[in-house]
Amino acid sequence: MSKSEWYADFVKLGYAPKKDDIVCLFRFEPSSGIADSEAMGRIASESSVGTWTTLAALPKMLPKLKAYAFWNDRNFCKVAYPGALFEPASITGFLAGPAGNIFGMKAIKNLRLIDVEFPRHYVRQFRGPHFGIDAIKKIFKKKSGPITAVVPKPKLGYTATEHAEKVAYAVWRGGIDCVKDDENLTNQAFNKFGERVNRLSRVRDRVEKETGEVKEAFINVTAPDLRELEKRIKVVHEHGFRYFMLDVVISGFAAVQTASNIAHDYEMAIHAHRAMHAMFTRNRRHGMSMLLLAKLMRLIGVDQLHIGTAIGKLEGSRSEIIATKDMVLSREVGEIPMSRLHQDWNGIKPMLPVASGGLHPGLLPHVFDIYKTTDMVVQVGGGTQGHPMGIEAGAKAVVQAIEAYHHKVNLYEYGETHMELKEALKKWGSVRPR
Ligand code: CAP
Ligand code: MG
Repeated sequence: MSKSEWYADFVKLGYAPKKDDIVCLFRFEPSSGIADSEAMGRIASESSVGTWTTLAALPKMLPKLKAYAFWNDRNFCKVAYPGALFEPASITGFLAGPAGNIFGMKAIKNLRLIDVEFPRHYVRQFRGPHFGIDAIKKIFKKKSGPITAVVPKPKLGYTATEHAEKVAYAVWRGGIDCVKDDENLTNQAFNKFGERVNRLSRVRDRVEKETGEVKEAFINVTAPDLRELEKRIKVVHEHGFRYFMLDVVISGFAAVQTASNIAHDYEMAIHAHRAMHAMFTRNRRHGMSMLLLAKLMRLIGVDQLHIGTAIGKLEGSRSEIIATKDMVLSREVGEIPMSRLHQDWNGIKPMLPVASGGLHPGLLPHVFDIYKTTDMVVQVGGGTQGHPMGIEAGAKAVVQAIEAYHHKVNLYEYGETHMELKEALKKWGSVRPR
């Protein structure tokens, strides 16, 4: 390390984090010619108060704000950040440091922010989900999960009228709890947001009257700016829906905090779609883990978040999905040094995991076995509307597969007395789409 560099001041192996420190677990790969300690110094320095060179003058406050790399095991290190470094109750204010410039440093070839342990005083600054796991009972009046959802497919193309009266009506009549907008359906000319909300509310009222069941929709309020976002949430609320959906990564953390505050005001639940996450979660050597993204979303306060299926069409390892599921549901698990840190949630409600992507009735028992619970949301889009007997039959087949699981009956056996399930199994069996 050259005399003019300052990084070594930010490595203090054996330092014991203070009560209010935030601890980040990183996996790092130094570029050639850079020693591990030099890499760790850069990570801690550039994500807290440092820069590349020594400085002529330093503020008095500085010693209280320096982060220290204090633990290292091969390519893994932990960095402790003083709580005072960050603006209170602001995930954007937090991420600008540990998820900021350090990911672009030449001296570090790959860097992954795996997990963060937030101390009590920090967690207390957030409200978390308004409903979370309680949505099953409080909104759907169900003793246990899953909450079922179907996305009209093809993703786009239906008019607001067709979306509501053709697809949503059949899906709800078939026994599904929610009709979910696709992640790229917002306010297109052929399916205007306001008209979709209006028509869905009318069809919902009709089906609730016909069936006596609670019917909900995850209507996508993702908007070009926060003022429009607020307006769209208000429209959904005024039409009597208890949920709205937000593309949380695309919208950004400030939008999620805004939406969560509004959801608490309106006593609504947020269905969080994670489209765009794979740009930075998928490569295990760089970016941020899905587990950490889910932790941030629970802290801010979304009620349910897509976290993967392990057997559907989208990537996500079984181990990471199980770890994320355990974390969002607060299935207390000990820290596993290389893959996750402990987290005391201090009363923040558990968040519901969402399994979606390439699912069909033949796969649902496997999903519940992987999740080891049915307290979750399952979304089956193509796997409902691709049913040979039509949309309503596809919805019934999903419901029947869940019934079979609850009764601990083999799907094929249950299919013998439930034609819609039998036809779904004939078409898809237990195929795992890629
Ligand atoms: C699933 C889906 C969801 C994905 C998102 C889609 O449709 O609507 O957006 O599940 O991925 O557009 O692919 P299908 P993830 O049910 O027809 O596959 O849940 O992994 O975030
Ligand atoms: Mg989708």
